[in-house]
Amino acid sequence: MSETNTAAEVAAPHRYTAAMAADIEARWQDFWDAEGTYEAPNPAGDLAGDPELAARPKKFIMDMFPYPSGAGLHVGHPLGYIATDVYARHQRMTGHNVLHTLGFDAFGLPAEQYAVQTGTHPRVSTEANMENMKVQLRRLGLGHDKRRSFATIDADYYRWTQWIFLQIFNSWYDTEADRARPIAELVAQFESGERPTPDGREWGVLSAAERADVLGQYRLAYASDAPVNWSPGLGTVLANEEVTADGRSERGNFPVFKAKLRQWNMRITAYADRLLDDLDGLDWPEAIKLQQRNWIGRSEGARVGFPVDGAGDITVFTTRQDTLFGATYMVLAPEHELVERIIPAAWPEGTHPVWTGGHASPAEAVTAYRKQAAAKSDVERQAEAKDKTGVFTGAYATNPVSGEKVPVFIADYVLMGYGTGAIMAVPAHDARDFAFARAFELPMRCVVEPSDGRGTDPSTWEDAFSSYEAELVNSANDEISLDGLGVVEAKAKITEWLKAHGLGEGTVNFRLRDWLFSRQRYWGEPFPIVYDEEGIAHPLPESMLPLELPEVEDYSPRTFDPEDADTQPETPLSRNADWVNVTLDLGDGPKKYRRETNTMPNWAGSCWYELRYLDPNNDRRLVDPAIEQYWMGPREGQPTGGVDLYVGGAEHAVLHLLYARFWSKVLHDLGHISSAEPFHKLYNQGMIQAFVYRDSRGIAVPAAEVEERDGAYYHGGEKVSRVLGKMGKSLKNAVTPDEICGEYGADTLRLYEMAMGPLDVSRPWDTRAVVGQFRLLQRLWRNVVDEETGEVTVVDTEPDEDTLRALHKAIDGVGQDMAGMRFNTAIAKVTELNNHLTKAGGPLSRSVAERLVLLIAPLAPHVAEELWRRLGHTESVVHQDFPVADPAYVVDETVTCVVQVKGKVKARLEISPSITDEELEALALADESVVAALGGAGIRKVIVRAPKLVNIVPA
Ligand code: ANZ
Repeated sequence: MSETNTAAEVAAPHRYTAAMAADIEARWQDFWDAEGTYEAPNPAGDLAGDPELAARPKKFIMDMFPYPSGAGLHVGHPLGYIATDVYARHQRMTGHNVLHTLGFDAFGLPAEQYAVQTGTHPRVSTEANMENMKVQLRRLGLGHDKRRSFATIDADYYRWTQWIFLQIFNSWYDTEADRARPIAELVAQFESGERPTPDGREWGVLSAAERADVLGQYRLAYASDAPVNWSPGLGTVLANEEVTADGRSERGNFPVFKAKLRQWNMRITAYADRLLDDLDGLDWPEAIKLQQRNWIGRSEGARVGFPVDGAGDITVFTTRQDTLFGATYMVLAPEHELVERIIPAAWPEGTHPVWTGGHASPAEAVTAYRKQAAAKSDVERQAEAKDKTGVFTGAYATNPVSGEKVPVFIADYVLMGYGTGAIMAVPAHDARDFAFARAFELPMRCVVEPSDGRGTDPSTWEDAFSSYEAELVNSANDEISLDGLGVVEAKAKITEWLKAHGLGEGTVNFRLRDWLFSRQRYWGEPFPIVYDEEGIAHPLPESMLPLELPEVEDYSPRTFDPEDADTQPETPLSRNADWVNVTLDLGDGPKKYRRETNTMPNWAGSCWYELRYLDPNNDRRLVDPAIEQYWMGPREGQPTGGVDLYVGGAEHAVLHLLYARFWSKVLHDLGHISSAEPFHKLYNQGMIQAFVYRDSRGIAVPAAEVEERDGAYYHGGEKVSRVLGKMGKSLKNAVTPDEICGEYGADTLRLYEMAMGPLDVSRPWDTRAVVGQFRLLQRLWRNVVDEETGEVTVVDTEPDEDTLRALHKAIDGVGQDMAGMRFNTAIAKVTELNNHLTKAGGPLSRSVAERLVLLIAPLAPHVAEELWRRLGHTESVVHQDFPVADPAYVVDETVTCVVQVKGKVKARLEISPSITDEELEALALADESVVAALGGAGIRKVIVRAPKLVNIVPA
């Protein structure tokens, strides 16, 4: 119990105290649950049919759903949940049909690692964690439609996750129609001969395995042997998005290596252009849009072929084809397939010793260098500052415009996964090539004349000259000259020339890679895929879904020495022979199959959960189309449809938010949903930070035990340092919502979190300041209820003019602030009104008290519900209309402005005190008496002193 209300309790038994808050809150939470107060009706589809409801504007308001972590919630977690709840409540009170609920994202590495640490089955620990979080969340009074909540680990949810996987597996991207289509339509094209097979043979003569291979090149979900990110320490492969800038696993911070493994992928790259273009219509923070644009990374350039004797062409991707005459060597990614084909048996006569790296033969050099490169991450390989390493392959290619023989190297600064995995090196104009050329004593040729006066001899330069604002030089052969052209014109001209000569063509390249979709984990969705005895993958029929995770003894991932790149992943599901080897009838009689033993990544479940909220119990289809159309469909201002408000942390910029957009587009293309984007408006809330106190050894001490004396901090007598950091158990500074609810009540916690500052800004938690919001509620209570008798004190008289002005200004401001998610200023305005009422003294008019209660209802719903009922209402405050301001009381009071002509008063104007000089001048000059006094004379000068005086000097 708080000390703030002990003494007074005896004298004022009906004061708003922590005990009373606890009673009020528990009572209304039970009531709301029992009544289904927050249940959002589906006015469309096969669940209902209420035209009045269907005519109401809808608001689908969502939070990024939580992982049920074992640590439970601290006060930082619910910041976004409270904000969406306040917003949803305000929307509900302004005539919207509001859908607001919260589920759990319960598959994935964190849940599994926690389970492994504690030795319990992931389902057991995950469910216990969810129960705990549900209790914590319920105490906050969040107005969720609980019927619509679910966890991604529920079999009747992941059944549909698997179903969507099958949809993706069973479709291909038609680049002409620019959308996904069922794979059956592609098969029909092959069958009819409308589309030739890759090797030109008839579809009918291809074997089953050959057909599967061909289709695998088109399917939007496909298995391939490509270099993937392998993290031995985690025991699983990872998507590019899960690898940090310094080449480690985002989770666990383990080293990540490139390894060639057969894995499932999602062809997200087919959607690169649409994922870029559709960003324009979304109401998202610019910073997040920019991160997605950069991640997708569209660049326009050209592909150019450099012939190698006897080995065909090396095709490079370049964005600077204008510099082709300056390409003096080439580099292949170490893993490039052509390397084997171009290396000669021995070093050519006279090969520079720096080029060979001291190796006896090209083959030996390549093997050694590949091993070295595999241990580095893509980011490390690309780092500008690093010394450039590489080896000569012993082969030469021909520059197609200069005709020169150029040596071909392998070097790790060229990545296999980008462009073609091969570059033409233009050392004079590219910084990395410049550094490499210096290290390997390679020639440089200036082909873009430096505009900074350094001259055209690169041997005298300190760095490359790379600019688009310059002219080409040294770039001519018998057929074409780029000399004198600007970079942009030169690019266009050479691209056309290359195309005409069959040497290359203009192309667009994306940084985005296909999404690596398998994980070597137990705790994820099993793939609905089996392999026949030939190894051909078959989708399970819908009737066999869900394919449930088997109950197993040993669910732990097999992890390895984090540094050992030569290890191979092992899937936990593969240890269960009974589950893996099955006899199934897939339509052609019972046959033996082997199940896929990888599981889906933890991002799968969050790729479509917004859709399940709409129609959570549908077991016949993903979502009823009419219901989806009502809540998510495109409409004015929302060209691609989607959730009306989605609130969560900015850390998901390119993971969840990119994957979910991709799945939406596939489902849209296949006709399952009308929306082409999942989230129309995105909002990133700030973080709640907390002070971290450390002793002289740098070890965090419990923040709650720290004392402040004269601006210094002490723990157990020892001086400690204080910095602002994250809140969490490990830093011993976590404050739980339960503690604050116990001490003051959930309404106070809600108000405090919303009052701390603008929602999108990070802010430090200060437990001592929470009481300020508690006092606001106490004063509010006291303005309506007699603390001694518990009687409602309102009277049925009309409020005075002053009070009406204060009230309507507050109504106007609070309404706008809530709609704009400025909850901190909304609270300031409620506080101001409440203070005004306290100061005015005497009992409140009923009409004022009721509107005061309605104003605070979205923020402090429990106390508002209690007061609303005490004021005599039988219906919940939740569905009342939010008060509407009377504009007559909102405008400021007027002041009198004197207008003089030649120093004589000619008019008095009643105007707003906040009028601008320009507005006031216009009003004064339009006034009849002023016009008369001027008598048609021109004006020499107008002196304006808003809002009190205007002096006009005629010409
Ligand atoms: C010649 C050249 C000359 C280049 C010049 C740049 C400057 P963005 O804009 O990111 O798309 N490149 C191409 N493929 C690569 C790979 N797999 N690994 C590393 N580098 C690669 O960058 C495109 C440029 O990056 C390409 O244009 C190529 O170098 C290099 F003065 O070609 B450029």
